[in-house]
Amino acid sequence: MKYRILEMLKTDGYVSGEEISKSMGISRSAVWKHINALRSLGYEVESVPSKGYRLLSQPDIINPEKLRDYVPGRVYYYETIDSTNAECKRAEDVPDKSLFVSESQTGGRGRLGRKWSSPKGSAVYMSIYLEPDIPIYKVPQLTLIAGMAVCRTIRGSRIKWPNDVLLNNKKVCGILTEMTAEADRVNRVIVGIGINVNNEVFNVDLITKATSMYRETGKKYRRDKLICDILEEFWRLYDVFLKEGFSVLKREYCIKCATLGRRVIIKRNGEEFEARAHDIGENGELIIEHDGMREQVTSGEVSVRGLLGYN
Ligand code: BT5
Repeated sequence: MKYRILEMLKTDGYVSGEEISKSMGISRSAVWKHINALRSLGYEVESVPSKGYRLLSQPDIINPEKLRDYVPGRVYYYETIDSTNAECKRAEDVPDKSLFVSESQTGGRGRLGRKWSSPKGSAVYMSIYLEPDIPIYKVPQLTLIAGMAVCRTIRGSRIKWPNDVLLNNKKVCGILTEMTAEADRVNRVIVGIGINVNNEVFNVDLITKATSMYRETGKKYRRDKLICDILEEFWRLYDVFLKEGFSVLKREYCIKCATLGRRVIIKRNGEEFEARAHDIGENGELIIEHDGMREQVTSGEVSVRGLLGYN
């Protein structure tokens, strides 16, 4: 309700308490309570007797109301949570194509038990919940699809196979796809996406490899708009992926992929070797060349490092 009132306040000038109460079908005192709730979220709302309420300034917070039109399932919004992926996994009766989004995470996760730095208010932490009817081997391709959706949205960004999006060679976004399955069919997939948007600073461990959209462009971005844009691209790609498979998207992926043509270090079963990233396979695998041989590697079995000076 408070967000619907907020939408009314966004029109120019004053909106009277009576107007709000009539159009929402609630009492004047309920209006006042919702206005105060907005104030406690950081919205500056002026109230002038006989004129009404006027919105003076908005904090940079995600307005879940804005996301609803872009989410076929349900929007789950948190001011803080341990991890949107973890919460999505715990939640029950979640409709297909739902979205979990939080202003901050206390236990943001990367792959292989790594951490995802998740400060409040400047970044995007979101998890898309899916129930695709696909075999298990196709699940990693959803990471690639998500990377493409982000890359289409953030101008000038490129993908580091399999799950990073880079801006000027630094990591601006990471993707963590998790799933549950039975036999060889997939039940639930959670595509977690973390994007550094308006972050001004990073701690010393990250500063050489991480960046934000703000640090690279000098501009601040509305995070809810960014989420909507990414979702729009994601659903488009997801639809094609379900109907026609990854192979029809491969060409675009290769164009956006910063890994191809580079020397990479493959770590596998405790061994490391250097190779050249040659191509992306029909199923999204990385095709590498080493010692005169070509082979495919999947994201699960290797980690690619040495590329672009980090990780
Ligand atoms: C990833 O893992 O890149 C996946 C990150 C996924 C985060 C999202 S946020 C919403 C959802 N909920 C979660 O709990 N997770 C997902 P990986 O490839 O393992 O990279 C992790 C590494 O990236 C760390 O070891 C750091 O070196 C680096 N890193 C950590 N925080 C970062 C940040 N905010 N920006 C850039 N790099 C970061």
